[in-house]
Amino acid sequence: MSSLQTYQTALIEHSMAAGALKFGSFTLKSGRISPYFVNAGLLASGPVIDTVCSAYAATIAESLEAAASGSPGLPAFDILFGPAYKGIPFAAGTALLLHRDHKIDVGYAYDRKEAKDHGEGGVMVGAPVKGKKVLVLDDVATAGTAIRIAIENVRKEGGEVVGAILMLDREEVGKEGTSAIEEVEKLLGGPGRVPTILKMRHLMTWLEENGRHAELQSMQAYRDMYGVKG
Ligand code: OMP
Repeated sequence: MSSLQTYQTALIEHSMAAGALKFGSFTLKSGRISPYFVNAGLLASGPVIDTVCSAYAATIAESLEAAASGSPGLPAFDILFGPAYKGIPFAAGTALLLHRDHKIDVGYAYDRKEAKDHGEGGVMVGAPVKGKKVLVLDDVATAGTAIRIAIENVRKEGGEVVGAILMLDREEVGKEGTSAIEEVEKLLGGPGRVPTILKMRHLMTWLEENGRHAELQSMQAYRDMYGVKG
């Protein structure tokens, strides 16, 4: 039996089928040459967004439950915020599934890349975040730069960011030379504040369980170079 959760395996396999998870050689934003890449923009069909948002919703629900029983996890929140552009459909879909499958009712919001200077104006769309507890939803974190920008944007609008949820934590070192995700968790109140559906180690488990040894070796070599130690 796999040591992965059913929703983790479903997300990995649907991402590969959609071409959103690839193994090969890719240059990242940071300049690092990576043996894998996730392009969340390709997770774009009814069945795939069902898998993705179900996995986000299950991870959020598990984390809220953990916190309620005294373990590290997410505190209750009012609004799910998905930054433009890739976060927008995922935030909407996840809010829907939190309601339908987990009886957790929250609003959702997103931003524009360029401020609108007429009509209602501004950069925010959806449920107002001002004075609300907000969970930021994003796709991939490498050094943690993108997620920090999203957090900052919600704070600028008067929202209180209580946590963040990610599809993939690549488990690489961040700005301060330690785990990128732990650094963001510190910023948001401590351990458990940034749950993730998948970590790099889960992709490696999947490769191992599926006999893909050459890809696994490249992943290990990359992890030795840029991964969080310990
Ligand atoms: P950080 O901002 O360094 O955390 O990198 C995350 C961002 O890098 C994502 O928002 C993407 O723009 C991009 N990215 C991916 O989408 N998938 C990957 O597998 C790796 C990256 C990346 O460039 O590091």
